[in-house]
Amino acid sequence: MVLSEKQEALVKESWELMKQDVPRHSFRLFTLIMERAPRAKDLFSFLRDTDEIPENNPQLRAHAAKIFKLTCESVVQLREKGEVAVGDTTLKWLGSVHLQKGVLEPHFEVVKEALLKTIQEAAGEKWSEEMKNAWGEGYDHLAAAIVREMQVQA
Ligand code: HEM
Ligand code: ISQ
Repeated sequence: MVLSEKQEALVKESWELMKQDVPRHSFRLFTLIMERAPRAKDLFSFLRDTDEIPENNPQLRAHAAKIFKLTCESVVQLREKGEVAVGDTTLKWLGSVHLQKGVLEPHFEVVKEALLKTIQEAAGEKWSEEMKNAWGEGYDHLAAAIVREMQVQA
């Protein structure tokens, strides 16, 4: 088994916590990504024409909420089935969006670090190595599935 039931519970618990303030965590996620990879900003259609990351951009928020949720779901699937089971249509869509936007493989590590740091800050005292590994594992499997799909479509 890749992930334990306890790890699944920890991830669900932290996602519930994050849901209370998705706008703040979304903004934080983007800020961290842009700090590490400033030029990645231009990949995002809703950020291209601004110098700052808009704190209250509804698109940004909806996007970030999806990335949190998809990663959380991957953890659940990994625990239940031992693999990420994102629907075929969703995966094809994710592959094509990222391919078309010019996302490259090294970007995935940047987003991973930013995502984990965002969750760490959101979880506060509840943060642990176990929780980190669970989110990280879910992300890695999901990212690998997206990258595979990008390669198939390229
Ligand atoms: C779009 C998730 C990795 C950059 C999206 C969308 C989702 C998503 C759900 C579509 C949003 C929508 O149209 O509603 C994910 C997940 C990732 C991942 C789950 C990793 C497991 C990355 C990486 C980058 C990236 C590494 C590189 C910086 C983008 C860009 C868009 C996008 C530029 C298009 C935004 C626009 O509409 O202009 N992502 N993403 N993503 N993602 Fe990702
Ligand atoms: C989409 N893809 C990757 C990272 C993201 C971060 C915030 C919002 C949307 C995203």
